[in-house]
Amino acid sequence: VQAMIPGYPRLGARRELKKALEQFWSGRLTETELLEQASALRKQRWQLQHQAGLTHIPSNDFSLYDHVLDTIALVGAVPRRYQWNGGLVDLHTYFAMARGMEKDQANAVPAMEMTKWFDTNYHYIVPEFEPGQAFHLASRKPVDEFLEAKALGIQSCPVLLGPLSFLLLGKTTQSGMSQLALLDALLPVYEEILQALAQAGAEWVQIDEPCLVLDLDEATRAAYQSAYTRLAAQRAAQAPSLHILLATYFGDLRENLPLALQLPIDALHLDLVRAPQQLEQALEQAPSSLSLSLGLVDGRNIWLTDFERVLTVASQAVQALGTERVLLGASCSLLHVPIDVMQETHLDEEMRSWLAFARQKVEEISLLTRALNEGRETIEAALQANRQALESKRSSARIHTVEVARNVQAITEQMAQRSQPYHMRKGRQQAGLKLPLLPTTTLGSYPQTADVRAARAAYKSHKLDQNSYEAFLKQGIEEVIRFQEEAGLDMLVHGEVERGDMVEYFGEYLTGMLLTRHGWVQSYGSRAVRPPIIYGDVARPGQITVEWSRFAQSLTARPIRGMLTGPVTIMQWSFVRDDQPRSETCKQIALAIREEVLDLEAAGIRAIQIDEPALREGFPLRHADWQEHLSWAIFCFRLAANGVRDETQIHTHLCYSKFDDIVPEIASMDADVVLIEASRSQFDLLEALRAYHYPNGIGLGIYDVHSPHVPTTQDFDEKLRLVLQILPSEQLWVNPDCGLKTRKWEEVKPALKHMVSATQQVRSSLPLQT
Ligand code: THG
Ligand code: ZN
Repeated sequence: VQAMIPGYPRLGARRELKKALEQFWSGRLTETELLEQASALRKQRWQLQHQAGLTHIPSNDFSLYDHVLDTIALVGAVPRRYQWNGGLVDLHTYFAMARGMEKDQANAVPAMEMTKWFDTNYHYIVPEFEPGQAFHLASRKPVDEFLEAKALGIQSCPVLLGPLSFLLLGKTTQSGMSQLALLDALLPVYEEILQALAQAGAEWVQIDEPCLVLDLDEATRAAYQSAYTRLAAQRAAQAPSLHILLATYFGDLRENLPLALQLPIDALHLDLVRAPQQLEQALEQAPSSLSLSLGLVDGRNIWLTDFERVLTVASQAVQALGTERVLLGASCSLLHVPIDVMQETHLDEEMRSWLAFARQKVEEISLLTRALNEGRETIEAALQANRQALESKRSSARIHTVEVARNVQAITEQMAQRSQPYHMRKGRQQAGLKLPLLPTTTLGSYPQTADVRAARAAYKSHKLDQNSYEAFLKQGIEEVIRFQEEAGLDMLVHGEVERGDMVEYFGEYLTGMLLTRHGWVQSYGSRAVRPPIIYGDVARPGQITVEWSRFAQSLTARPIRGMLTGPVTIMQWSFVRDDQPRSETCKQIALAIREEVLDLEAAGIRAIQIDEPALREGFPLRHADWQEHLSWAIFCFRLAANGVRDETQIHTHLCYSKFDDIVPEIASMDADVVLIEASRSQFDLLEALRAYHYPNGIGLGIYDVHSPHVPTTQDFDEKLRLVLQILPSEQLWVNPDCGLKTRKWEEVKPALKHMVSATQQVRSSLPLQT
């Protein structure tokens, strides 16, 4: 039995790569220095895995930015606008694709689009294919990194993103163009790279095909068959010693399992954490030439592995296939978990004993593999410790709270239901809010300047006392309110100056959730988040945001909107407990947020926004599983939101995704206003909303906050008139497409003033309403 992982985190235990990249981008590090630091990080990772006892150690899983971008460079699929000369893709071109580039004073070339990697919180760069797209080998990264490991005495297994997943994850620049049609042009590059790896001495290559866990049409399934058949024929002729491990993860192969099992490959990796049920069929149907790689250690969560469970399942596989044909490993790349629990010195010993981050998972895999190869008795002490830790978690009083259980039991359908339908509520809300047609507003956050971050850091490290910090925050809120009044916005927000990451912020106030100090997980490029760990029953011991909203409202006659994060997003962006269904955890969070909503209402706040930016990404990867998921996910939002009186206006904000295919689900949330990101696929969404006769208020983001560009009044005017050709003015709000946290005040001030003056212009040109 071989011990494997499909990949390891890249940023480093102290986010060394983040720091190096950001220094390089700001000109404080040379290219050579950046590459040296990256190389040192790779060395550390390999040695750690090697010393821990992994036998199947990945290479080329490292990336300076993103592994899909690496693949774009590998096959030379650089879009024309980056003016690449066609040789090897240099670092300048590589980062231009990731981050955009300045061409000359007036022209900036935007970055390539980013989107979520399956149902994770990692974002990849979306490949773009144009008609007649050509490919050629334009990077030696996989070979270079293989040789780099070899020079350290480590025989690694290079990881490539497979040709089908690469094509399927990309987009075409012309509608009607099929990605699959590009397969014939792409495969020769994969043949070339496989041959080069074989020549360099590689014995195994891991080819990732996570798209095999998605719903695939017949043409795509046929393309899988023909692509791997072709690669196998080439290998037989040119690289007979090279073995292919085809890696799938994040779900169940289902109807694609028979297909995958009979592809001409040497090993198939299965995610047996997300989809344990597929093992039985795999064991029955695997041809004798195929090894199975058992993804039994959770690569998506941070809990200690249950050794007994893994050994039971893995022994079954060993019995059926023999030790030679079994690999044991993580369910997916460890990219999605933090690096080392031992850095969390603020946690007590018991809590730490329940957790396993990437480093600990590598150790677990190596111990478990040893038990399979050399007998359980060789890890007896570890088995004992594992049993004890699991038992202490199961029975811990820190996890279960009688009151929370009782409250969840008492949830009724009616609690999630507004007392009147939208058209009845609308007038009652307007009577209090007195908003003009096309009300203008912003989404929540305002620029977080260096002094805000510095003050928060000083407060957290006790260098700034509570009173001074609160005074600082109140001053920040007052500035944001005055600015919004001056700009002429109609509904105001307090600006969220008190919050860093929104999920971390709520995590700090809710029981049952813990925050890490160093538990960074890569989000995209150099950026990372620290997902809270939901370890026990969630409850709200006291008010969280009420004082800030009340204070903001005391400063102005215009309505203030309270600002909360919804239960689905809090859960989606946290590590969740593994001892109860996600739906239970989500209900607990929903009840906590509901209490905050009702307290805001009682404090006189007339409008409350409950953000669900992650609503979409929590959707199951398979369409067939949507209904079950939606039935509780949407319910939890409604449970959080819908306890209010008719007069209170509920807003929600969705972002980071496409929404035109879930309009009915959005409608079923029954928010009075949905503020939605629409800058990318604006017209698809508008058309979908119109076609559905979406009844409630809609705030369409007409200011793209992801760009430093400041639109003119004219720009906004044109956009607004276009939108009004599709949707009626009585339904529309005018707002940016997302929070303004990452923008600069110099950009935000003129942009919002232009947005307001364009709205006023359009308003005065509309026929009078009755
Ligand atoms: N919060 C959480 N998850 C998210 C987002 C979020 N996932 C999706 C999306 N937003 C990801 N976007 C970002 C944007 C910026 C950063 C991270 C994810 C970021 N991080 C800082 C960094 O890496 O330097 C650290 C931030 C901090 O100090 O807290 O800039 O908003 N949970
Ligand atoms: Zn947003």
